[in-house]
Amino acid sequence: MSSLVNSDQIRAQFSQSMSAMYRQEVPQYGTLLDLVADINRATLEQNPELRRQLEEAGELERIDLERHGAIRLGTPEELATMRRVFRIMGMHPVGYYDLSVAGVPVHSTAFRPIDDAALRVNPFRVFTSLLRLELIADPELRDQARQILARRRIFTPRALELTQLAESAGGLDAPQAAEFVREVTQTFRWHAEATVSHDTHQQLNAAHRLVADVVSFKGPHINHLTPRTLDIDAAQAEMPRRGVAAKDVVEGPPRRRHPILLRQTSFKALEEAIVFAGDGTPGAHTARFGEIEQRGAALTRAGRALYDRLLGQVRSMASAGSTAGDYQARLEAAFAEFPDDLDALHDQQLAFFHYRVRDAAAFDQAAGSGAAFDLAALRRAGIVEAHPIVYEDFLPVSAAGIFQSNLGGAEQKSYAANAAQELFEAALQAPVADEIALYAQSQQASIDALRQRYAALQP
Ligand code: OOG
Ligand code: NI
Repeated sequence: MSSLVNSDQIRAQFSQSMSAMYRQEVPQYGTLLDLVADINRATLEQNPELRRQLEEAGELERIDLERHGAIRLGTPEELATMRRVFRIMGMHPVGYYDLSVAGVPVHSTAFRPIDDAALRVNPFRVFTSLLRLELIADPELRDQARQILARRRIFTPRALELTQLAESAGGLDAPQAAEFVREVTQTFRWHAEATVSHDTHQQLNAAHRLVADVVSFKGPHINHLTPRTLDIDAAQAEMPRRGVAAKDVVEGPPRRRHPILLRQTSFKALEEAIVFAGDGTPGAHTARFGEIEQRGAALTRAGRALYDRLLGQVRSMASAGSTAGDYQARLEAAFAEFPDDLDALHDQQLAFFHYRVRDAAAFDQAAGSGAAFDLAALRRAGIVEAHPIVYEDFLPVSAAGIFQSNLGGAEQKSYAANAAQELFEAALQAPVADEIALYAQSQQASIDALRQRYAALQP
């Protein structure tokens, strides 16, 4: 029997395959990757300490790799099958995001690796949205969209076969894994031929641009990929210099000494030539773009509540004539209240941490002395160090900002807040994991490991 490939390796191959395809499909994405690589190189040159930390964490070679992509699905069946496909690559649904609040008729999850070891191998995740047809007001158009979606098959027959095979055999061998990645990549390919007529596309567009994007095509084209930058503000400033149309503001928290959560920016979606079904009328469609991200500490529920409150404050301070420059100033003013000091973040339990022994000899000595395990005391003595856990998820307000800036139109309909996690999970045929619980577990596991190591050294 040939041996099975680790799911983390399949995910790494998949993210590479997606990157190669997207670079070919969207040349401007290649420009963005070059820009990010230049900024990252310059940042590392100016900051040897950061370089050392990344080197120690084994991250230096992977800096410029894509961290996430996004797709939009049309039906519950597509979502349920996508879950099975991603599972084979070690990606599981984490978090529920209601985007209806932001005027986008979808709800979403992120398929991502969960345990720390898998994240270290390759953190690639896919932000996956499901269209909510029930939010289309016109019943006739809603029905029509439903019928169009019911007819399409987004996976190749071979991708489905290999998925089943992986499920029954508990994995794939190397040739099968390579074929699986090739076949699954097909699902996310761009199709310049719409499956609908010009008329229908216009009607769908009028209902919501996102509805047209999901319903008019043969499959869920990847709509962006996102590499990691070490300095998002520098990258944002560099985009226009290289002829890339950046969105107005960086989403998320302001620049800080100790980054929290996630900061993102993107270049605006390109207008691409398409042809309509039937008579082959030429047309245009705007959906695909490039994005960059910079990640910081995962926040506890208390930290997240503070973040949400401050962000709400920033938004309510906006006035009609506000500019991007004002936004930065408001953001910084509001977030002055969010401690930017590791001890404060730790002691006020605003962020999650991993604990590591910094001084092994002193640790051994403390344990050997017979004193009880006291994490706070070990930290105070500098024997144990706390490192923030990286936030691996998304932010609904930021996601909404990314969606909005890439729908190609100014005016967007809004919907009443309408979270429907149960409906989403019914479509997914599985629950989504609670991301905050995952960080809490990861923190606890690092404490437990220290405690065990300590106990083993006790007299
Ligand atoms: C997804 C937008 C959300 C992010 O990084 O927050 C997202 C989409 O436009 O389909 O990718
Ligand atoms: Ni994104």
